[in-house]
Amino acid sequence: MLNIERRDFLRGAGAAALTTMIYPRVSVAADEAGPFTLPPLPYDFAALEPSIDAKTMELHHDKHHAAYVKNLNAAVKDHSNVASMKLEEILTKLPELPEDIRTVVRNNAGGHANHSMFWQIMGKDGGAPEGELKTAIDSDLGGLDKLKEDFNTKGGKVFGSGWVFVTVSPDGKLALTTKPNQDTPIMEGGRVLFGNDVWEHAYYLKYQNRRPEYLKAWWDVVNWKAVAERYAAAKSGKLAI
Ligand code: MN3
Repeated sequence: MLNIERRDFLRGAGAAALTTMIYPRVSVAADEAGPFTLPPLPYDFAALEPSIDAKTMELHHDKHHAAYVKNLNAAVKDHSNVASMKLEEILTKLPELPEDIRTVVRNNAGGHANHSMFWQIMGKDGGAPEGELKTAIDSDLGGLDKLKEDFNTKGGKVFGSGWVFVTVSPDGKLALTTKPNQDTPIMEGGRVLFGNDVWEHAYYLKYQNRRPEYLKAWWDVVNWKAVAERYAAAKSGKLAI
């Protein structure tokens, strides 16, 4: 009896209140839920100041990322075979998806994956690359200073909207690449170690047209501990998105 009552409580109005308590920044209505969900931001909106301002973080997470999740859910709503797939599987099997939803899924599944990675690899007091990660950056990308320079140059050259990424192979080799729109190296079977969003919505409130300034300031909020965890996960075949 108690179990049923508790279950009913969780299914009813209490569920929304409980969700709000745990994830105060997420405001996805119940009828928009699933199968994909907006991950909560793992820090406050203001945590990445001054590199990224709080208002940008709020809009970026609560509006932009939420919209990708909502649109993805809407696109797969009547396609149970796609709705039951994991995000990384959808991204690697785009050519096999029904043609009428392929483009909308590409854009929104890509946006969901890219932003889920993005929040995770940023944070306050992110430290510096150490150990195997540092060794890989030194040997594959010419060291941290050279990586920053080349990454920023590539990010500055993305025409329109897109991303600049460091990819990681199963044996831990690193490479730099860029993608337009919400595309991701995952679509080609690759894996993303970390990346930066160079869509205007990521920086325009604070930096306006000065994307190079944003790219430079962004390195101060890279969470190298999180990047190192992703590096280890990639080498053990466990890095998904
Ligand atoms: Mn974005």
